[in-house]
Amino acid sequence: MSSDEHSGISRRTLVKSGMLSGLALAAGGVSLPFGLRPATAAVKQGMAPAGDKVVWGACSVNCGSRCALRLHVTNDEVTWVETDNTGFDIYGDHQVRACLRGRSIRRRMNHPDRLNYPMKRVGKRGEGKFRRISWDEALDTLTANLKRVVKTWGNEAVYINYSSGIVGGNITRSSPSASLVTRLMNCYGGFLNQYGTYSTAQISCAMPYTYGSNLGNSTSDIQNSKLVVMFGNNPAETRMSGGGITYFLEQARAISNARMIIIDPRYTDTAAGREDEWVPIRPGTDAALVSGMAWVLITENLVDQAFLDDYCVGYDEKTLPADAPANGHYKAWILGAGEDKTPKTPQWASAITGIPADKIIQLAREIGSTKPAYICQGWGPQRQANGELTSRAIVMLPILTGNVGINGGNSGARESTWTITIERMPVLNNPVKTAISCFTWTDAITRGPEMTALRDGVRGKEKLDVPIKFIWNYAGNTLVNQHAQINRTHDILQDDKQCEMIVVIDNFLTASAKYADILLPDLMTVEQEDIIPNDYAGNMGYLIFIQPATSAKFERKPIYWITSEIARRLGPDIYQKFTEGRTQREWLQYLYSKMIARDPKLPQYEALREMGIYKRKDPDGHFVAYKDFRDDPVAHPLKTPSGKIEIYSSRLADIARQWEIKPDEVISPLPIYASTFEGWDSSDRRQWPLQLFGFHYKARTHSSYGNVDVLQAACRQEVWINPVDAQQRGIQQGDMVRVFNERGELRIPAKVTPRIMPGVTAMGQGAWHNASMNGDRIDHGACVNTLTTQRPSPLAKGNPQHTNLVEIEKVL
Ligand SMILES: Nc1nc2c(c(=O)[nH]1)N[C@H]1C(S)=C(S)[C@@H](COP(=O)(O)OP(=O)(O)OC[C@H]3O[C@@H](n4cnc5c(=O)[nH]c(N)nc54)[C@H](O)[C@@H]3O)O[C@H]1N2
Ligand SMILES: Nc1nc2c(c(=O)[nH]1)N[C@H]1C(S)=C(S)[C@@H](COP(=O)(O)OP(=O)(O)OC[C@H]3O[C@@H](n4cnc5c(=O)[nH]c(N)nc54)[C@H](O)[C@@H]3O)O[C@H]1N2
Ligand code: SF4
Ligand SMILES: [Mo]
Repeated sequence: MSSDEHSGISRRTLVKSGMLSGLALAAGGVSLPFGLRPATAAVKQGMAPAGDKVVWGACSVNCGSRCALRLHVTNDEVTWVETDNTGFDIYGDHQVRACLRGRSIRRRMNHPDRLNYPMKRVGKRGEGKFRRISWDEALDTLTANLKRVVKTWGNEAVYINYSSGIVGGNITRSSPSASLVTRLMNCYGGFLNQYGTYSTAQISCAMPYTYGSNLGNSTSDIQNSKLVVMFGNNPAETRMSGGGITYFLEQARAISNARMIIIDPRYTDTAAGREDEWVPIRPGTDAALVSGMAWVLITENLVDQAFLDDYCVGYDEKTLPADAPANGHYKAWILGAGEDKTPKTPQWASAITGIPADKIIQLAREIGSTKPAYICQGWGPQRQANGELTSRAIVMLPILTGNVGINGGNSGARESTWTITIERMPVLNNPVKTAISCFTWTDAITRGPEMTALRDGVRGKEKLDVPIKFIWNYAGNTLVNQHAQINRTHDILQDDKQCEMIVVIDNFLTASAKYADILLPDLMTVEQEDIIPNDYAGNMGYLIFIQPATSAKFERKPIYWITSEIARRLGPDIYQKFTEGRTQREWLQYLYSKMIARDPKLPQYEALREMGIYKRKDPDGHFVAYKDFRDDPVAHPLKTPSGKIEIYSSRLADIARQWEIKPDEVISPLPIYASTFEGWDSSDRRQWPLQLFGFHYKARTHSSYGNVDVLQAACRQEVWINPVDAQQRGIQQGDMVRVFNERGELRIPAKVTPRIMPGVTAMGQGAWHNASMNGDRIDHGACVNTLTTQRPSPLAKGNPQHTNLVEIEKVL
């Protein structure tokens, strides 16, 4: 999960001189082979078998962290796995400790189901029937089909599906905007682009209308805060590593003693006794809560009027743009003088959110009178169908209270992190300029040429000219498991007259891999040499130099070899353009030399290899989002059209006028609350009474690690249901239940718990779909995407995968 995966989110990459972490040196990190440190040598003596060597690696899945691994290898097999042993238990000089998943990587590497040979589909798509073939046959078939599709349909018919299985390295990296597959396709005429991500589609689209970008203060700055308010943010589960955020949320709060309020339909692991208050909220209604609080702040004179006058557009009449309607400002909307003539009182908000009115009043007073306050949101709220409005609404709290651009405050977005210099494999330019939202690719298969800019968010052109005919799926499971509405995806993909060729490059026969025509077995990141930077780690950046833990087993090949061999088959000029005559190792050395040229304080290549991990603290200390703007708004305007915080966005007003959206969809210039399809107040609730979403779960990183037995046992796949809802349905803890709606049905044990509010249910997302697709289609793997919809959000055309209505029954 780096910024390449989550385009538009906060990340600063500063190239500044810095120091080697004194502590890494103190721990003796520079000269011993395989990163052995004195302290561990003792541990090693006691526990590791003779002949054992220790190899530095990293866990490179898309979980928001990035952890160092020290893999113990005997006879070319990984036998056990430890984590970082450099640094101390002090934030900023801390150990980057792996979570339960990274520590179990051996069980993924040595998994009996790992793909070992290239294969070709023999049954129908999705049946999972394959025959082993040679690499030559696999690559020849693939290349012939790629040539044929490009010749017949043009490059716009080739699509690289969203995939985040490998994040961050110089070379091993799966993002469709940045992978070796991307480079290959750019050498061969290009491909249909995509914008947005499954992670942040709605917030990264919406936030720039308000702030011009999507930045947040670093979490370490909480040490200057008096209050922490988190909307749908669960770092204890979604940034689990010792390098990450929870760790220092704790340490920073220990310094500042800030109160912490968690606003979430679930009592999360981030709460888990750390919180001062948990406020359960109905999914998709945060904007109503904010509006109710805004009513209190305004009527009790708790807003920072000077900040609103000087830094913002559209709070009240004074700063309302000339092209806006009379009373089109935020204050009018809140007080009931706007178009809908409804005052957004705490009572109004209470009926929507399920939060008592006096609690809303108390929260508003606390937020309005405690400064500085670190108000932030995770990405759960923006994965609801009205997430574009919600994400902009949440940031109104810090805006109204003037908490933006100051130490201990925040913009209302998620935190930023600091990163050391990294130089990635250049992907060259895509000659095709057309792009679709990454969530709408299934529609681009079925009705590509009908998709337009104003209706479907096609960018770069008025409409698509051709449907998708060829799909690359490298280190991704969004072809099936992670995309919404699996039963629909199945019907589309099974028909090989529509999309004619699907290439999957993975380590396992995942739900997506079952739909491959050609299935290629990749090496894992820990099996090849690469350099990888931190992900969300606050204000300490680091680099990990990964060494191959073992030799390549069976016929698994590294992605650089695979893509080079395809380039060779596409022609000598393409091969030369793709490889530039370099081997994988030569590329790494070349890219690292560019890193050193930009950042001369980095250790030399060989020194880094021996160290394994190199850490450096952000020389600027805490990052404060929009600090320059706050200090001097004239010299440092925001990237919005007015240069100010646009509470009212004229650009959104234009879009709302021009775009063709459905009657139940809302695009608004103001960050208002609007209800949505399949929301709490939808008439569909008569049939499907329970709201359901799939949270990001510690058992897996999406679907990655989902096949590791010890993780399955430690963190069970269950549906959370409140005792009130369970009792009405005769469901008891552990009962097998069916969760269903008109899109599908899955089976899963019930977790009956007051940790989720009544009327709402949830399960970990990313479980492996497991259904007989030509039979009853009941998903015994309990993948939440059996139940989600492919209908996109109105503005971002992003994934509303957290907005679902279902019914739950006990299986008798
Ligand atoms: N309902 C619902 N759906 C969601 C979400 C949700 O909240 N709810 N979240 C969405 C989000 S935010 C995201 S980012 C996506 C994530 O969806 P994906 O990007 O598909 O992520 P993973 O499920 O981890 O799949 C990664 C794939 O990469 C493979 N892989 C891992 N390492 C390697 C390697 O070294 N080489 C190769 N070749 N393959 C490798 C894994 O085996 C796995 O098949 O899911 C989205 N889907
Ligand atoms: N262990 C683990 N860590 C991960 C991942 C993983 O799969 N597993 N995935 C990684 C990736 S790629 C991403 S994008 C991030 C995702 O990070 P997020 O999107 O922040 O994670 P979610 O669990 O979807 O949502 C965060 C919280 O929002 C709550 N929530 C849901 N809907 C609403 C709502 O309408 N209002 C409010 N207030 N709260 C709501 C959920 O209960 C949850 O606790 O996580 C990353 N980290
Ligand atoms: S899954 Fe994430 S937190 Fe866990 S070890 Fe891997 S990178 Fe670290
Ligand atoms: Mo994500």
